[in-house]
Amino acid sequence: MAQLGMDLNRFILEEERRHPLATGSLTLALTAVETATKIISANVRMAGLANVLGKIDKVNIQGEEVQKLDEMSNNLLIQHLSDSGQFYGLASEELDDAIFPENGAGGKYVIAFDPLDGSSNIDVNVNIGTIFSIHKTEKENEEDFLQEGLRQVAAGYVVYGSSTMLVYTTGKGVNGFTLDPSVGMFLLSHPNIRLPDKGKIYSINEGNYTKWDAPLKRYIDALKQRGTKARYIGSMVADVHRTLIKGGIFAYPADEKNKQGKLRLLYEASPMSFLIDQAGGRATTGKDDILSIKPDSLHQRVPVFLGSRDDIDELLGFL
Ligand code: FBP
Repeated sequence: MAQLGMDLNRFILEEERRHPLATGSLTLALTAVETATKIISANVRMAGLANVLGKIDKVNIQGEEVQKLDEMSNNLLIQHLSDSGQFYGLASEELDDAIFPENGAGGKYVIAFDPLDGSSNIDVNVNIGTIFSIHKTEKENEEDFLQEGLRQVAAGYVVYGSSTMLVYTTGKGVNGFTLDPSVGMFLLSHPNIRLPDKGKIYSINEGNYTKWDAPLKRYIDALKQRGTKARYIGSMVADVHRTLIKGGIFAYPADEKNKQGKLRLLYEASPMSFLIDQAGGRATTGKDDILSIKPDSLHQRVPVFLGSRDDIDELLGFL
């Protein structure tokens, strides 16, 4: 068992040593994510002073107005991930299509990422984050991104909150590292994260209640009847981080307006589902396990229900 306080780079190297066939490529890939997110963290912390709040005159493929910090985080990730030479292709919430960096030709992996999740919370100083999902390269074209979540080789997020934390999995459990800004290192603070089988919290945007179907309304009414605590931050990274640590259920369902829900499969639902599954929880669209879905497009949306195993089982009983 890794000791508390172990730095992330040593932890990743020790993981690599446990794989006799490892080439060090995944280590370099994860280190590129670490470097980019440390720089993003420093900028987020200075946001109010460094003229990086507010929008730029641009609307992304999601139809969202792009925030300055979205754009800056996206550029930083593209730069550091490309420079690593480990990624054949990159896909981002902020890019219409995937890009294939010149020096990525020999790259073993493709990565899909949400450079800054929770954009609506940037200007009000509420937790935001970066989410990433890594798959092996096979066909060496855009199809490499359209693989089921259960084929991920690594996934994780970095939450920029009261502290900056990086939480990730390579399919061997989930570990959390807190950034110590005084030394600029991520140190192991949450080893082997496990969700409780049953939680006391539900997290959903109840402003959409009238647009939900009847079974979901009945489920949420039942939770309220028994006084279940409601918590909703409106940044998926922050709501999922709380769910990983404390248990309960987080949901962004389909509704009359968002027929497929709002959250994107490749760089939101799939990586978060891999983490939840690895920590003993469950993730579903209400019909299918999210990790078994084969994506049909880069920015595909899916309904999301994830969290403690017993809570998801109860929800499915209502749906
Ligand atoms: P982006 O900010 O990356 O576009 O993500 C979408 C998101 O902000 C999620 O983080 C969050 O869970 C959800 O949208 C909040 O949506 P709403 O404001 O409709 O509740």
